[in-house]
Formats: sequence, C-alpha cells, structure tokens
Amino acid sequence: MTATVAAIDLGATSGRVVRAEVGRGVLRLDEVARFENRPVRIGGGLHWSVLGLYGSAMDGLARASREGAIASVAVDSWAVDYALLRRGRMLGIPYSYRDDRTAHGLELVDRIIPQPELYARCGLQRMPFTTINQLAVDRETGLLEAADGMLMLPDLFGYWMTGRRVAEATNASTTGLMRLDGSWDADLLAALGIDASFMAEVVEPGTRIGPLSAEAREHFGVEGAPDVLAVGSHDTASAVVAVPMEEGAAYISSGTWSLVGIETPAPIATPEALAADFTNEGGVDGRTRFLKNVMGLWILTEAVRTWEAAGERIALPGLLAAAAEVDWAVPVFDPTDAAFYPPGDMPARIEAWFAARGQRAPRGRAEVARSILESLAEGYAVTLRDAARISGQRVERVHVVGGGSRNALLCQLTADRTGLPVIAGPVEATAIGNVLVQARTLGAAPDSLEALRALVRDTADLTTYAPRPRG
Ligand code: ADP
Ligand code: LRH
Repeated sequence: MTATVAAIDLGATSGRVVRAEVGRGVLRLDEVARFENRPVRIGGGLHWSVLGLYGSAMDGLARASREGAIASVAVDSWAVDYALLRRGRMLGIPYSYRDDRTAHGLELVDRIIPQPELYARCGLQRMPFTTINQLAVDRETGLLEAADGMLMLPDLFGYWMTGRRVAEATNASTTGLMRLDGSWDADLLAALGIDASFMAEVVEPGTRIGPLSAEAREHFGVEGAPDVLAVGSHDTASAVVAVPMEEGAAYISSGTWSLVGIETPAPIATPEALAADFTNEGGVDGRTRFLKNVMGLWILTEAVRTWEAAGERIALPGLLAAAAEVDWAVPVFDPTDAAFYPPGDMPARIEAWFAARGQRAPRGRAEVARSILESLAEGYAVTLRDAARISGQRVERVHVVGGGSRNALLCQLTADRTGLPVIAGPVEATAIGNVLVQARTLGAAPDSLEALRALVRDTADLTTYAPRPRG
C-alpha cells in the first residue's frame, strides 16, 4: 500500500508544498508550489506575513489535490515564533525571530529566572529569540494582557485548517516553557503571568488534528477531504527524521540555520551541556535532538544581500567557485556571536569582529565568503567534538541535509575540519521527514525511525566527501 500525502514546509526564506507518494520501498516527492517568504518591517517591528503564507500554502495544497486525491496534509515551519489569540482570533501580527526586541526579552527573562535554573528545567541553548523571551516583551508592552492564548505558527495553520487548537510537542519544546518531561512548565508560565489555559494541549507527531474544514476546501478549491495531521512540526525535527543515519553518526541540518548535533535517547541537561550551550529539543518518537544552533548560511546570504544592495547581481555558484580558489589560510571568526543574528551588513560586522580583536579581517568577496564557510565548518567541528564528549556517543560520520548539502565547498571543509566523512543529502530532508511521519500514521510506512531512515538511504541521492589530509 502507498499513501499520497502533502507537506506544507515553511522555511525562513521560502515555503513549499510537496506532494508525495510513500510506501514500503517507495518515496517519491514532487514540489507543486514554492513561494517567497520574507519578514516585513512595519511600525518599527519585523513581522511575518502569515496570512499571505497561509494563502500560498492553501493554493499549493489545492494544486496538489487536483493531481489526485490526497489522504492527509501536515505543516512544519521554523521554530520559536507564534501568534497570540483572543477568543480564537489572531491578535496582532506575529513577529519574526529576527526582530531585535528579543535581546531585551533575554534580559527580562534573566530577571525572572537565572539561566542555569532555566536550563535545568527546559535544557535549551541560550538564544535571544526563544519564545519565552519574546513573550516577556509582549508582557511588558501590554499585548499579553489582551491575549487569552497562543499558538506556534504550524499549530496556527492547523487551527485555521481544522478549527482545533493543539501544541505539537517538538515545536513546543523550542519555547523555553516546556519541561524536559514534555509538559508545560506551570511555574514558569505563572512567573510570566500566564495562565495554564493559555497553552494548547500538547500532542505528539502522528496525531490526527482533524479533517480540513469545509471553509478551507471551498475557499481555496482543495479537492477531496484530506485529514490534517501533526508531524514533527518544528522543521528541524522533521529534517532529523529524514537524516539517513545509523549509529555513530551526527547530523547538520544546513539551511538558513546550521543545526549541528546528534540524536540521544533522553535529554542531557548537565552542567557540561550548559557550559557548551547545547540545546535539548524534543524529537519525533520521544528522542532528543541534542544539538547546537551554529548560526548558518544566513551569514553568507546576508553578505550577498549587502553586496547586491550596491546594484550588482551576485550568483552564488560563481561566488562559491571563487571562494574555493582561495588557497591561503583565511582568518576564522566565531559564527555564533550574537552580532550576526539581526539582518544587516555582514561584511562590516565580520570586519568589526576582527578589528575588536586586533586581527586581520578577510578582504574582498572571495576571501570573505571563504572565511564565512571556514568559520562555519570550524564551528561544526568544535560542536561535534563537544556533542561526543558530553553524550559519550561515538561520532564517526556526519550527515548534512537541507539546502546547505548542495554547497560542495562547505561540505568538503566540514569533512576537513571534523576529520570525518561527510554524507550530503537529501536536500529536502524537512519535507521528507514531514511526509514519512504522515505515511506512517496512515499505515503506509514502517514504524521505527531506523526503518524510515533506511527508506531515505535507499531512495535519496547522497554524495560523500572524504576528509583531506591537512597540508
Ligand atoms: P531554509 O529552509 O532554512 O529556508 P534551505 O534548506 O532551503 O533553507 O537552504 C537554503 C540555503 O541553501 C541557501 O541559503 C543556500 O545557502 C543553500 N543552497 C541552496 N542551493 C544551493 C546550491 N545550489 N549551491 C550552494 N548552496 C545552496
Ligand atoms: C530552523 C529553525 C531552527 C531554530 C530556528 C529559529 O529553521 O527552526 O531549528 O533554531 O529556525
């Protein structure tokens, strides 16, 4: 038996709708729609166009449904962002995690609970944009007072599609408000002045949220009557489902962000993990994603955007080819520095990073691009060594999935700096993880994550990069 399902996969730069056929030994994906996603600055805030995204996603779903009946659909997106609700209606426009109010949010939360104590409760890397920090700002501005509930963005879409409010577990684990045991942290919520009824019921990936509403079907012209399912609605959780890994492997989910780590059977919120600033995010089937956010290709994208603002079009393949030609040792910076979070002039920030340390900064586009990639690769290497040391797990191979798996230079530098073979692919891991969990729910794919990963291994296009000897 095979199942035909649709994935709505929302990335920070683009969203896509994928139609897939999944069964034992079968995994076929067809991208039926792709649409731009960019935050919009209004009134001093950086916001997501959630209505536009929802409309584009539903149009894509309608297109997918016209090619033949779809049994189910599920949504995943980037983590941490949310909508506030009042009596079931969206209140205000959701903020982007790149809005710079988050730095202040971090200070507000520090006043409520010291980081080591927060870490012991929720086990998350200290990052300005974590939901709890954003909610602390909403509280200060009075917005929270007007709200009686919130939903993470994939749950918001699920609610609009079905009328049912849920909090999918993997994404809820990125809020900083969920305990390591997977329940909402009532004490922390109370400390923020939030009533327990504010949060929706937590559901696991594989839960049926409900049938797609008649409103959605009629307004967007979706044919048939697909069920809306919960999957790993945090995109990274879905991506990790589709990493074709076996024991002894680590992964890098590489796109706008680089999420670098391993899968562990349980959270590791020890003082060593805190010191290395690792996150414990909830994975599918109760696994833990023990990883670190190492900033990602965002730095390169923003650098290109800055250069293009001067009027010249820069093609990524050409820039990467020039960066590969650089045959001297380039200076390396810490890509996880908070200076690189907000949108802006990355080449100037990189220069400032080196200037502040009295070091030579890279010069010219090729060297800057190479420095960004070397710095990311070095960040990955340090992170993977820390992951192995802290967890006691072996790390013998590294899988790279997502758009960054297409960056051959970065994959090679990662192999060189980790000293480990790098296996690149699949590019669309997130959408694959999304459809696999749906198909499993429908009884059309195997039960265990290991068997799902074997299916990816058997069907995906993978490229291996061997580490080069240091010369
Ligand atoms: P997200 O889902 O976070 O928006 P993706 O997984 O789609 O991100 O990855 C996007 C990134 O992948 C781009 O920023 C770019 O750096 C990289 N990428 C995509 N295609 C290529 C390519 N052909 N060559 C090199 N890099 C690529
Ligand atoms: C990747 C991602 C990542 C989070 C970030 C906010 O898209 O979900 O896992 O750290 O966005």
